[in-house]
Formats: sequence, C-alpha cells, structure tokens
Amino acid sequence: MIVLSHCVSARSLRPLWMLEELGLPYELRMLPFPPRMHARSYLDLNPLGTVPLLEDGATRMTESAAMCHYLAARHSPGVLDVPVHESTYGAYLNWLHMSDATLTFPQTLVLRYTHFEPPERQQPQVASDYARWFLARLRAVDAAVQHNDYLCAGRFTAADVAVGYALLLARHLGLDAQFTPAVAAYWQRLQDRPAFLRALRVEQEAAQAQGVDPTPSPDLRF
Ligand SMILES: N[C@@H](CCC(=O)N[C@@H](CS)C(=O)NCC(=O)O)C(=O)O
Repeated sequence: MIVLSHCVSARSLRPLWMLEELGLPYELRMLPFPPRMHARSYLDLNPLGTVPLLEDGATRMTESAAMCHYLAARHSPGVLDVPVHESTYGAYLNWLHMSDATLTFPQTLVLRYTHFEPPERQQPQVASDYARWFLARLRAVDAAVQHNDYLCAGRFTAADVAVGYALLLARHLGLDAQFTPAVAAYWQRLQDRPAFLRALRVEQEAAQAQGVDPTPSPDLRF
C-alpha cells in the first residue's frame, strides 16, 4: 500500500492527483502545515520536514515531480507516462523538471515574503520580482498550449499534473488573473478533470477526519 504524507494543497497534491488519476489504493496521512513546527515526530520519517513523502514498500521519495514520474512509469506506461522510445520523451522530462525547478520555485519566494514571514521580515520587492519571474516563465506553457490541449505527447500526462500544481499555487497567490488566454483555458481543462476534483475533495475529507486544519497551506498566514 502506498502511503502519502500530505498537507492541504501543498506540492503533495501532485502525487495525490496522480493517485486519483490512476485509481490506485493508497493511505493519505494528513499533516498540519508546516510539519516541522506542528508535527515534530514527522522529522523521524522525513528529516527535511517537507511534504510530500511517498512510501511504497522500500521506496521513499521526497520530490513531488519525481513521484509523478514514478507513478506514471510504474502504473500507467504509455498513458500518463511517456516512454523512452516516444519522440517527445525529452520534452516530457523537461516539463516534469520545469514544473518545480522553474515554476514552483519562484512562487515559494512570493509566498514566503508576502505571507509566511512576520511583517518585519516581509520583502515586497522580492515578492514582486519573483511573481514577475514566474509569469515570464509561464511563456513556455503558453507556447505549448496555444494549439494543443496538453503540454506534450498529444495527450494528458504526468507532466500536466506536475505543471498543473504550479497553476493551482498561482491561483492561491492571486497570480492567475495574469494568465494568458491559452494558459487560462489549459488551466480550466485541468481543473475540469474528475481526478483533480476528487483529489481536492479527498484532502478536505481526510483533513476533517484526521483533525487537521483544512485551510489550504498556501492560504495560511503566520
Ligand atoms: N521540491 C520539493 C519541495 C517540497 C517542499 O518544500 N514542500 C513544502 C510544501 S509545498 C513544505 O513541505 N514546506 C514545509 C517546510 O519547508 O518546512 C517537492 O517538489 O516536493
């Protein structure tokens, strides 16, 4: 049984959404955000204190985009996964890595320096610079979905889940109003997916059932 440690609407939504797309059985372990402050015992499992943590037998992973790759390759070869022999394999890997290294990364600076730091440590200049950085990097997504429903391979893949989370985070940061029409339409296609909607419902129900604050972690203010 796969066990996923998750905070509401954190990057761990990527593997949760994948699990729902794949219809796999899993256990969802909800944590208050940030776990390093509110669930100290979690550090025994993941010394980084970050979510997600995915445990699958002896496999332990702490990178959300890698989990999308892993779950697609293991459980959906040639469907949510793009195999090595397909011509768009390189593009697929590029999107998976870009999703966190290029798209989510600048947003975490916006989040931190506008919402998570106390007022005296907030950095409006850093936040606005990295919001602009993020929106500029979205040009790659805009170009890819101008004439295609999904990012690569002519179908919905794990890369769309990984990049889709960056678009969800942008919504929490109020940056979605600046999406281009093509990116906005792509984001709407992702949000309409039954598995995406199930993932959002499941995390709320699990938070309530496990006594964890159901507020999406990007909406928390410290
Ligand atoms: N690159 C990692 C980043 C993981 C990460 O930083 N997760 C955030 C939530 S989105 C977290 O757990 N933050 C809590 C902390 O830094 O203490 C991934 O994509 O999974």
